[in-house]
Amino acid sequence: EGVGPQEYTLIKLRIHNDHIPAKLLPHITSSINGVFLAAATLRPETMYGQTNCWLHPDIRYVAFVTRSHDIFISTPRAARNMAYQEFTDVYGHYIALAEFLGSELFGLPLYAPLSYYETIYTLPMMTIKDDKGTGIVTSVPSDSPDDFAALMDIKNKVNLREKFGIKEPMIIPFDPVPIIELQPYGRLSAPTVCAQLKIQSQNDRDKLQQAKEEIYLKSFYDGIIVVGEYTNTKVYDAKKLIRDELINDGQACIYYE
Ligand code: A2H
Repeated sequence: EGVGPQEYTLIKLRIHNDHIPAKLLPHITSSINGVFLAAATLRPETMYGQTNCWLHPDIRYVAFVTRSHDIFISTPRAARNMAYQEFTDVYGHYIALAEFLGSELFGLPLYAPLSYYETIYTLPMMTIKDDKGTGIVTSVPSDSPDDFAALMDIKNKVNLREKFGIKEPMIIPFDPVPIIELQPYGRLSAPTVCAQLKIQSQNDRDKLQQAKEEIYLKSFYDGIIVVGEYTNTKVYDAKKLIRDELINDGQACIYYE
């Protein structure tokens, strides 16, 4: 990583009210706006293409109240960092309302800001790190090789789905959405580069690294948004505008680490 802090956008993925985990129900008072998975991304301009949310089955997550009366779910490490960034009432402190393993949170229906899909679901990804971001990743398989490879794994491997209790309706309808034009790859740059490099699964670490190197910076400088309010705008120009709009609408926050 470079010098200085990394800036992430935290996307607020709200769990449908009728699927709030039982452990949290005693904490749902009339002043609470909702329960959100806080997903850390470097690519807020890709949120049109969200198809699901990734959690690691064996990572521990906590739920805590923010000073804007949301309940956030993240790793304890990220919760602590957020407390030092004035996300909570008392500087440097958060109170864990409940703890979860990722495996307890699969198959939850979520509202994802800007997504083409009205509802998306929490699914397992084995390559999530517990010491980066919030341990929660929103999935954009059109533009992220990691997300595309993990989505293909869960779509193609019945035993993986059965192990984690993932039902077909949570994955079958969710194809990558064309959101950014990137020549010479076209409008689905991650699936295209994954096919070119013959990436078989999320465990093909070296090839996935190569895929990311091929398209990540290139998308920032040469990509053109092809959906939504910023259609025909360069990623380079739209990124900050889309991020600021999400923040002003209360659907995202800035987080550093
Ligand atoms: B990105 P950096 Cl479309 N473990 O968001 C593994 N991956 C994580 C993570 C964790 N704990 N926390 C965040 N990430 C992912 C969008 C995206 C991302 C696109 C394309 C590339 C891309 C949609 N997923 O990242 O190592 C998140 O995925 C390529 C680098 O901290 C986040 O942005 O620089 C990115 O990795 C943060 O990676």
